[in-house]
Amino acid sequence: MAFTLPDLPYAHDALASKGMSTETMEFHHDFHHNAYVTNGNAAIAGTTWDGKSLEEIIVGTYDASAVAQSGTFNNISQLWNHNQFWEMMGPGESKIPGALEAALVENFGSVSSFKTAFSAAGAGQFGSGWCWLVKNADGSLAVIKTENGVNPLCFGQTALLGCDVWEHSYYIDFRNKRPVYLSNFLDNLVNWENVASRM
Ligand code: MN3
Repeated sequence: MAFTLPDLPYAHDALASKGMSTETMEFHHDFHHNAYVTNGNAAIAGTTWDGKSLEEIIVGTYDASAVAQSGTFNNISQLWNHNQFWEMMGPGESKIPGALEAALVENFGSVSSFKTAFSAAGAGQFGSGWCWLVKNADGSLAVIKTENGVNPLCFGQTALLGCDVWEHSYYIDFRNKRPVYLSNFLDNLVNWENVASRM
């Protein structure tokens, strides 16, 4: 039972006016995300992971003690990460719902302080990876950064918001300016209703 590439939840050009171009979407979704689907399916074919959910494979193949994760983990985790990433953005105007805003204030002091922490995590991730707003098992919120395909599921956390800081995510639109990509992501691209729905 092979995994498939989900369609984007909006048109390829839907975010272009907000800083994520059609060209980025074509490369990022149609080529990069699709490659994780193809390579992930090839990695699990004929193994005990065939037929398991993405989440089960991610948790089951993550090795906290390894210097480098396996190809199975890397591709399946990146498949899941991108499935979430597209849903976490949107073309419309989006305001932070009240319950989420209250949680951000409670955990970070202010929405502005949360954005500063999130951007710093993304800018501070050396090399490829992600930055995340997560919910811990005790209900508290935190900002983390992860390398390559590692995601919050590996640590028993819920991913509320994730931003891809691999160069393929921003180099077409922002070249080397990762911090500008991050601030634009937070200020213009995030679908806050989707983030709140994950709480
Ligand atoms: Mn990516």
